[in-house]
Amino acid sequence: MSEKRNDVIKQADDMAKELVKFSERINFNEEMFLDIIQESIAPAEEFFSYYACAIMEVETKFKVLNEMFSLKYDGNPIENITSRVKDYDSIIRKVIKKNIPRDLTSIEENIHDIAGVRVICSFVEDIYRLAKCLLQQDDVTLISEKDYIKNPKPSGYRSLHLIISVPIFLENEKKDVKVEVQLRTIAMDFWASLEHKLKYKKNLPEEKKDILSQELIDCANESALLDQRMQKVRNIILNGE
Ligand code: 0O2
Repeated sequence: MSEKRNDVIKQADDMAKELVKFSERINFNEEMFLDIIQESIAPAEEFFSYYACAIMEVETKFKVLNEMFSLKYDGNPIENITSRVKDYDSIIRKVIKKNIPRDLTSIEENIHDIAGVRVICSFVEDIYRLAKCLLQQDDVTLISEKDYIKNPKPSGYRSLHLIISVPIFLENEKKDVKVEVQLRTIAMDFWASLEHKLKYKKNLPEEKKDILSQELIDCANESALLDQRMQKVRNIILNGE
């Protein structure tokens, strides 16, 4: 493996030397080089900025809903909102895994979670209420929905996933951009971050990983029951239900 790696490094090194010789021969200066780099980076920068803008739009929608809900119901339904644009490495890994053509148009069409917004609520009912209100908005298009609260993953993972498309308004055009929205309770989020640590933990014997995975399935079931009990208590406090 390391022999092959050294081989590749040597080839890259040789190619770089050839390139330097070639650029000297054609009198290729630093400014020309910077221009070429800039030209190839610009489309990627633009591509990522669309997703950053779409995240702002979706976050604002949730912030507005949070404010409106707090007037109507008792307290704010949203505990926290986090978001991220998927990093380049993770996009490339997904491109390879799903065998997607390596151009920005195909990536845009086939990878739906480049922009991700995670909304954390205290109560399960608020998740569905927020999702319904978001999807009612006439500039939001639902592309797909996965309800891992009603149908948890075998790992125990629970969350409501929505892939939506929202318009962003640019200088001279409107562009529809996809965003993955994950809605979950505090308990589901706590569980998911612990399970994520286990998933990416290296140097842990397989049998220990299996025991911990089973333990996490039990934790997920118990924490789902806790979510249900807390919801019942809240309903009684609010409505006497
Ligand atoms: P990251 O870093 O969170 O973005 P996809 O691969 O997305 O095209 P898939 O597999 O059907 O299609 O996606 P899914 O299952 O609807 O959702 C993927 C995302 O949900 C993951 O993103 C996680 O954020 C979360 N997720 C799904 N299953 C699990 C799980 O079992 N445990 C935990 N902790 N999180 C989960 P990424 O891309 O994996 O990473």
